[in-house]
Amino acid sequence: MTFPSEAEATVSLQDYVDILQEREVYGQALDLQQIAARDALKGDRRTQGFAELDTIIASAGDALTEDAVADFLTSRIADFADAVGIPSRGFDSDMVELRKYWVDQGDTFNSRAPTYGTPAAGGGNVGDGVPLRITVGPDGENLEGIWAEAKALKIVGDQRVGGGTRHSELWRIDGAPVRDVIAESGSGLLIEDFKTFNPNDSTALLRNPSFSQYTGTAPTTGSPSTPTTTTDVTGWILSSTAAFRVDVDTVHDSMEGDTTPYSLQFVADGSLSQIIENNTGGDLEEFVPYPLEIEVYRKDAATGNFTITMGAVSQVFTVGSLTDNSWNTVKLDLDSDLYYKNFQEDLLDVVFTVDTLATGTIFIDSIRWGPATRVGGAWLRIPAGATPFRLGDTFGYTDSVSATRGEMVYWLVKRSGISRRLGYAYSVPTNNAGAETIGDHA
Ligand SMILES: [Ca+2]
Repeated sequence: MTFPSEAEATVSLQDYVDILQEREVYGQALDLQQIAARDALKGDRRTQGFAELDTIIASAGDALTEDAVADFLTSRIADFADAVGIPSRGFDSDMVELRKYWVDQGDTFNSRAPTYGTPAAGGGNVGDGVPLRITVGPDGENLEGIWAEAKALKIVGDQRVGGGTRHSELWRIDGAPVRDVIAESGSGLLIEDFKTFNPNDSTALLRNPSFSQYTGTAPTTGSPSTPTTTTDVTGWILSSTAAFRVDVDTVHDSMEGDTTPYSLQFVADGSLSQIIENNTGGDLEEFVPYPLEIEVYRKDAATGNFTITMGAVSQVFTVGSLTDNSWNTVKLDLDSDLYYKNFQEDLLDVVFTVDTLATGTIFIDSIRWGPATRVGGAWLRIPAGATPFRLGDTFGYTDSVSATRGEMVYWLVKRSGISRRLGYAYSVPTNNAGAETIGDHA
């Protein structure tokens, strides 16, 4: 077997991508592009390459599906994989392995220069949860597989209608409609099973994420309970009993299944932790981000530090910067640290720590930790707030890209439909300053 070099494979791939580009713009690949692409084919996959070219040219004017794009590029990606020592196993598999190679090599593609929209609440929203998006991958790369379009989110099921439940409302997400499939129009995305993420959803990984379960003396109004052992707050290990109170007066929300909602109060420095290994299940997905949020009530001008630790990752928050006598959503930054490869550790644990607490106290409640949900080429969570969402609540956001888009990324990452087939938001490292190492077709 003979294979082209990495440089030859790159040129051939660029030629193929340019044919897709011409096909999208003109409805066919121009003859000169075809000739150049045929001429650039090297090695033992030339027969497959000629067949791919014949197929794409014969189909000019037909719908160009995502799978057809991936099929067309299969032999070019296979040659690239072979050139860098990756046994070719098909387009998706090769792209997964090549992504690692490109990351390791420091290779980059020309970015589509995406601008990611922030979900904006409809004017009449009742629910007060604040959606979050994760738009970077495990290596900090932009998630480039997005559609440059507006997304509309609306409640179709709340606690009384449409199959939702309280704090687990059902959302419908619409992308822009498909007007054509030769040229880019809209994604046609329709998601009908997206749910509000609430603390009960954290129980796939964490025990007792809203402190509802407590084996000490039940607290009552005006009488918080001091734990008698460091394991009285079910699932958690407290650093001491004296630093904590279990409380019913200052709670963030009432979850399904709560008889009486509790929160946990720090009256002195301390920490609480649990090791995921000790819980049931708890398997994580490698390429899915796990945003971690918690509600923190800063009481009576408390000062000090509040630290969230998720495995190997931790982040310190200044208590004095939180709104006083109010619940504040505190969360780990929405970056690559939310992927397992960056927070993994032996006996993975989650820890919340307060130090140098002075003046007041701190209550915590409503931990939300679990996988975000893929919406198109990026990730979304709509968390439950203190006030549940209701029928009629909406959000909207619009993503955009540079008009002079990165061709290679557009076809390889977005139009190939690879994220849909893999089930996670796939992307490759990109450069947004024109200094990419793997350029677009000249
Ligand atoms: Ca609670």
